[in-house]
Amino acid sequence: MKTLDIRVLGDPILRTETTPVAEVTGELRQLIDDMFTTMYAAEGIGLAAPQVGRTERLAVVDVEGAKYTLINPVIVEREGSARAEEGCLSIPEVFGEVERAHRVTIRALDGDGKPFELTAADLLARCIQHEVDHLHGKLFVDYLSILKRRSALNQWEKQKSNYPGLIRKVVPGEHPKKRSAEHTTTAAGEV
Ligand code: K2U
Ligand code: ZN
Repeated sequence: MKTLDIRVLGDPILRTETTPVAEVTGELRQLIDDMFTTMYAAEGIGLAAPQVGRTERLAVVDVEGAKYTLINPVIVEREGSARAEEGCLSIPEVFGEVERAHRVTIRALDGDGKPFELTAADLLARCIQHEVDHLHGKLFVDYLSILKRRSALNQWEKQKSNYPGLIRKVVPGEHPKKRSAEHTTTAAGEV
């Protein structure tokens, strides 16, 4: 069990389409275990492979004890809609309101490579949608309005230098600093 470094916004891997998993090997099982360890250490409720520098189509979630390994997940049904604030372990201290389906049904393989279907609602549904987006190079900031996205990216630009090599070292129990009060508007690059 080890914590992996988390890639942060600006690393091109976060904008990369992942590759479907063909076989659950011993090495993949170790990656899954390390992803859960990293997610818990970062106090997250989800984590996708690109966030730890890997291109497998794989994510893990644990929402209030509902713990799933999602290999090659596909959302097959979406119902309703709900708006809520989101953050991302790869975009520390940046938050924004995102509208997503209230309930989703997904088909995926579990950690043993066994197919399963899951219907989830509320925070688990949101988390699953957030992670599935990661597997297709999409980030929550992509859903923000132009102005809110610019503000969010400006916020990120101000603290990007805290992550040399666009790497966030995960220290168990580390608490991210409070959101900074001011928002200044300067040009922010596309990421
Ligand atoms: O993929 C990630 O970056 C982990 C995300 C997952 C997530 C984002 C928004 C809404 C639900 C899940 C989070 O940063 S994990 C942090 C967190 C913790 C508790 C509640 C919401 C988000
Ligand atoms: Zn995220």
